[in-house]
Amino acid sequence: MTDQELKATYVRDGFVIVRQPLKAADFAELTSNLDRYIRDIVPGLPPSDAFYHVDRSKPESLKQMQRMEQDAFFDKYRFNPVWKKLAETILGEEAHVSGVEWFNKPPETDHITPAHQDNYYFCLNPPQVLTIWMALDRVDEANGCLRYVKGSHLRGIRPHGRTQTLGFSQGIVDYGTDEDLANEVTTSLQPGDITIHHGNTIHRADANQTANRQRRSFAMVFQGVSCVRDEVAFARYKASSKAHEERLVKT
Ligand SMILES: O=C(O)CCC(=O)C(=O)O
Repeated sequence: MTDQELKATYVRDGFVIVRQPLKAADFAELTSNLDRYIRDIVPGLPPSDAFYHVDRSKPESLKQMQRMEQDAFFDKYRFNPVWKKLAETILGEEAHVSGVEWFNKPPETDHITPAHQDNYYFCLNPPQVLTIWMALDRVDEANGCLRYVKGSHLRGIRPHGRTQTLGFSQGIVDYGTDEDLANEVTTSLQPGDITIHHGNTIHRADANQTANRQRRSFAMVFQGVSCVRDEVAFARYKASSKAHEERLVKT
């Protein structure tokens, strides 16, 4: 895909898939550092930085990590030229990383990702913000792939309300209109493929229905230098998200 096609697809649909942007050795370096982080760093993290479906006594139930830039490798990874170029090509301006994250849906866990728009959480204007989400496993409908509502980034931010899902405190309250369902598309990725979505694009995922397949991903959020945060709205969101975590976090 040329840079022009990449950007045109993103502008039209609100997301774009890129197959295998990294060299094999670079993907292997990333995954081995993720393994190291989970093995050596996660046991010492506060509950707010590593969420479990069950709790810490069941490390296999780890389902989400945030603020991974606290580790030297991931701090440096924010400047990875392949990721940065993809983000800046699409955004058309200099961009920096505002979030380094990991998501899983361990097998047979009743853990959906509620329909949401990331920029409801980020409160950035103009919405020059995107997420690059890299599959670490084969990801398809059976293990809870991302589903996007094509073109929804062009229709503004929908009303969100509290959810019961740790890690996704807010979901779209009226999700599931005819227009939503008619435009919802699934994604099918191989390990190392990425999907890039606009901060206003509605997305969600079902639970992992398989008995033995992980659905791991590594993601970085890039925001363009032109973004300005609505600090009042963001403070409101942070307070609500903190209360949500305190209620639901399992240690
Ligand atoms: O991995 C998931 O299920 C959700 C990821 C997500 O919502 C995001 O990266 O914006």
